[in-house]
Amino acid sequence: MRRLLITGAAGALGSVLRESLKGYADVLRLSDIADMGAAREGEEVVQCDLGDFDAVRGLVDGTDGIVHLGGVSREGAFEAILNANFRGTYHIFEAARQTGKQRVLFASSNHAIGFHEREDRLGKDAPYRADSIYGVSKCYGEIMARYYFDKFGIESVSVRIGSCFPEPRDRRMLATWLSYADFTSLVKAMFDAARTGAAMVYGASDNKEQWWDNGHAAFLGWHPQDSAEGFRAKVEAATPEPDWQDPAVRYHGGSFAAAGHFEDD
Ligand code: NAI
Ligand code: 15L
Repeated sequence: MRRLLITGAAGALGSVLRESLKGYADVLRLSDIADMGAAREGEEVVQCDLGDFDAVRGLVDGTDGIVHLGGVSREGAFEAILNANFRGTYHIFEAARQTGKQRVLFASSNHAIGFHEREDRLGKDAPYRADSIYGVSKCYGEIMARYYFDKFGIESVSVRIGSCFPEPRDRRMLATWLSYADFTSLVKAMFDAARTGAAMVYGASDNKEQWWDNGHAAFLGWHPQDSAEGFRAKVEAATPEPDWQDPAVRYHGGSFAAAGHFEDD
């Protein structure tokens, strides 16, 4: 890998990969609309808006792979999601098509399937059940990834990330947690794979509670090493007993499924 682009590089996961992928590619090209600080050795820093196609075309040019993390990362105003997630994700795939055959990691989210009930274990064919406009934007990104492979051969992996944080913060995350180390190994596995097609992978660590089945993605050879179980006692001591009628407990998407429409008063 000569030059790997990471969008959303000023954000939480972008900052993690900026460290953990150091040396994985000769050059990490880091991009965000926000300030990322100065480029360090082996880095290029490009500040731009994903909603600006000309800027994204220039950003993607000369790269061999794209980790597309940039965008609105939770429920928010439609206009912001429209620009960053809908427009921005189209711009990434279209720029990849125009400039070559880069493989794209699309940071999808569990909120694309957030309205499934937690007793239902989901595999690759689970129907979309977005729990938010944000979740709808992730369904759209996955469909865009599939379209660009079927028509133009642009390979991708859409990772339905669960909850990628230093440690699980609540009882739901005992099932949805993805450690930073497992996320990093997944990124490497998808770029190291001989071929990905337009795959979808659930991004969760090897947790005892399993809501998602990655059997279909065994070809990637990704084996998460961490588990939320070691945090269970701490999490349970710090959080109330679950109310099984509460939508935030019943559904995979948790509080996103329970929330009303973002733009209502
Ligand atoms: P974050 O909010 O910390 O980072 C997102 C970055 O995107 C920010 O630095 C922001 O400035 C940038 N951005 C927003 N609009 C932009 C625009 N118009 N142009 C250029 N850059 C823009 O989010 P985080 O946690 O790092 O997540 C990264 C990705 O992974 C996001 O796409 C998110 O939806 C997805 N994801 C993250 C999960 C997690 O647990 N952290 C779970 C599921 C999905
Ligand atoms: C997401 O998609 C968000 O980006 C992240 O901040 C968390 O809320 C995560 O999902 C989650 O479901 O825990």
